[in-house]
Amino acid sequence: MTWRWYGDNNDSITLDHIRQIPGVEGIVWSLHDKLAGEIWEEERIKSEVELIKSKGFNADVVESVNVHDDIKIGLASRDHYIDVYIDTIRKLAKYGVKVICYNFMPVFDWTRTDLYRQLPDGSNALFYEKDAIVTDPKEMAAKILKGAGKFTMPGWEPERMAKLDELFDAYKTVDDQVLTDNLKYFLERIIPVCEEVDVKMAIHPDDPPWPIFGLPRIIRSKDHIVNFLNLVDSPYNGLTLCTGSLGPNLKNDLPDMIHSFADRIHFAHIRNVKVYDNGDFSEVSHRGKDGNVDVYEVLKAYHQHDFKGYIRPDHGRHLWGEEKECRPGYGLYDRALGAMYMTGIIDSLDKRKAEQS
Ligand SMILES: [Mn+2]
Repeated sequence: MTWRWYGDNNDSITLDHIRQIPGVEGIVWSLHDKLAGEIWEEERIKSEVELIKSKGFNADVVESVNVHDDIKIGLASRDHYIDVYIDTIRKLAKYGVKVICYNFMPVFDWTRTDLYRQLPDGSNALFYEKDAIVTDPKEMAAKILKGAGKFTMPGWEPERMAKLDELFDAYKTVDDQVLTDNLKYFLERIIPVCEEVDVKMAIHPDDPPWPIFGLPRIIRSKDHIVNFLNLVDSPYNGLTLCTGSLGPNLKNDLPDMIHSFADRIHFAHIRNVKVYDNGDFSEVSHRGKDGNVDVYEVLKAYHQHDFKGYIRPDHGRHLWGEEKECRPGYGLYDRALGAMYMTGIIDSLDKRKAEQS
């Protein structure tokens, strides 16, 4: 079990808080001030890893090393940015990093229409209202950045959002096929390095799992994932399987995906979502009964494959007033409850297996 942490002075939660959550052994980290394409200095990597280890955690997983838009668009400058990416992979390997999470979504990372939608129990959570997806993406960016307050928002960097018109223009000729070709080009260059230095790449699916603003989205269903894994058929070309990102499309059979892709999943993001009849969805507690993701069945599927990768509670609701100071989706309480709920299920599965053998 791991926990995503945004670093000193960039997170309302401290490593000392996280130490008190039973079962959490690793910190999922990044250099969050780095824009895609910037060099990661070895000194910075070293001090972050040392800080995490000084509190008794492993620092095996980095989320994310972001991919520069020029690589996704396929511009001539992509080779330079791929060189920088490879440099970062090599440096992270030197400090023991085992898995790098990234995504290949054009322009935006995850998208929501509401960061603090109130739920019936008085808590609040990230929400996606289909009809509220405005036609002007600038409006969306402004809303997200406002909701983020003082924190950095991965994928929503103000520097990039300031150039949205240019970005959308650059993506005009990029359809699903072009984006897939550009992903293949990227993978063909980085995966041999990953094999050499033993770092597994784990692509994060698109969130939500459908196209928005007319932009292509290529990692959002079982068929997409099969296609992706075949682009470069190596165990180092793998997945972050995020139940919260794939879950809003109820056609995505999550346990079936785990059974199909078990040996290529290096990082499991577990989050529950409640999908409404009109297609809106809300993030909810990890408890299976609270939403459409059967977290027990998901964990059982991993357990059947003796999953040795990393797991983390993905987003959580904001509880007990913490939304005043926490990052959207990344409060302490609901993720801690989620981690504990999952640890409980895993312990039960372990015990049952021991009893049966
Ligand atoms: Mn996720």
